[in-house]
Amino acid sequence: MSTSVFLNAHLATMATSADGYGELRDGAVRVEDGRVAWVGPRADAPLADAAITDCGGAWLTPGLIDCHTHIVHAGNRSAEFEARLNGATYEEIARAGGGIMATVRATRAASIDQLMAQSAPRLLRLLAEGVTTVEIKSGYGLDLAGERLMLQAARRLARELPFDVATTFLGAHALPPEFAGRADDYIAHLIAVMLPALAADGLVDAVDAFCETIGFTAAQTGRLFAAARAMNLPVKLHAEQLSDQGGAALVARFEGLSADHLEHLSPAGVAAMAAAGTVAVLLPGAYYFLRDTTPPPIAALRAAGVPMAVATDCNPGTSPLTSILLAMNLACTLWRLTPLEALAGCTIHAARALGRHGQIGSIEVGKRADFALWRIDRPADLAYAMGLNPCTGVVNAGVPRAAVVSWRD
Ligand code: DI6
Ligand code: FE
Repeated sequence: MSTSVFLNAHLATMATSADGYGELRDGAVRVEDGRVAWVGPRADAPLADAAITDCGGAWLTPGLIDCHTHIVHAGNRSAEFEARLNGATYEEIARAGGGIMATVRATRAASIDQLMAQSAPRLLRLLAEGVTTVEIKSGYGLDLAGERLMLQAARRLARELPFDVATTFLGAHALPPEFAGRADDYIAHLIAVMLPALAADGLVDAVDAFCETIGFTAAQTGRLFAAARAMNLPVKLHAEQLSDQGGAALVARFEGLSADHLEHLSPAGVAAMAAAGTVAVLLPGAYYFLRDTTPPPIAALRAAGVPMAVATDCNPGTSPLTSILLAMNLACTLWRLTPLEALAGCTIHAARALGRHGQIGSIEVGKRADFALWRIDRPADLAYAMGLNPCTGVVNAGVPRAAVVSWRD
């Protein structure tokens, strides 16, 4: 058994049982076989048979979790960024065959090595900011070969870089040209062919969909979700981003892990999420990048006790964001989350949005010893500074990560 004790650190455990950050100044954590075995004051630390790691007075938090990304993709959409700044809307670009379909064409044309080489630099940015778990969606293949390629790339990247991956099948991201005008037939194809094949490959941890005027209807989404639940796969949903399609209530009806975006979430949707325990995943990068002006109903979510996660939504069209710390700042600055809510949103609530809050997201006995170390004065610094990266080290399952992680060319 490998045993280590991390000493001389200020802990922000984010423990579900604690108030606030679960702060413990001058604390210690004992790790056995990659899991937290003990947490407490340094003076009481059980040191027997343990390798000692002196954290040099750094703050130690749970490893950060980015619970909503499209980070695996090929190509770039800066030309659309320029078009939008010259007046085109995201929906106009999508209806003209741009948007998601532009990235679909680029991704379908890429090999798995090209996909990984283009995605790895974005992942390395997240890892440099203390991220230890990343959710990665498919959704730019929109056929069996392309969706499989994306999910295989996500799994392989997690084998080659020091992070844990949660893969999400997002075949219902957009209607591919092969099914133009036949959305019901495409949903049937996802249910009968693509989802069973990819689940049999062991590539799917959850199922997602884009329930929107330029995506899929609640009825079409419901048929896909019924199939996912019949295969014992959890569901989550891009919901109420551009309009109220009743997506949040729909994913709650399937006891879904999360409803994501939520700018147009109704009071009924809030109530349904609260009753089902569905997490609200807030994506301030897309709101900011699209120059949106309708914020999610943060106060209503807070009042209803709906757990709020914060993620980058890293994608080439609406949120080319690879900084989880900036996502935290945006959630505070644009929507008035508190720094504590922002950090909970990238730790314990993000873990819950992935159905992994029993294993990660806080520093508690029995959980994976995924930690991030910070040269900061207090935990609020993490959401406060824009562009500064105070991360001085990361620990994956008890093993300190090599200081500089690079990608093979
Ligand atoms: N909503 C979004 O903001 C992204 N996907 C989605 O369902 C956009 C993805 C893209 O534009 O490439
Ligand atoms: Fe998204």
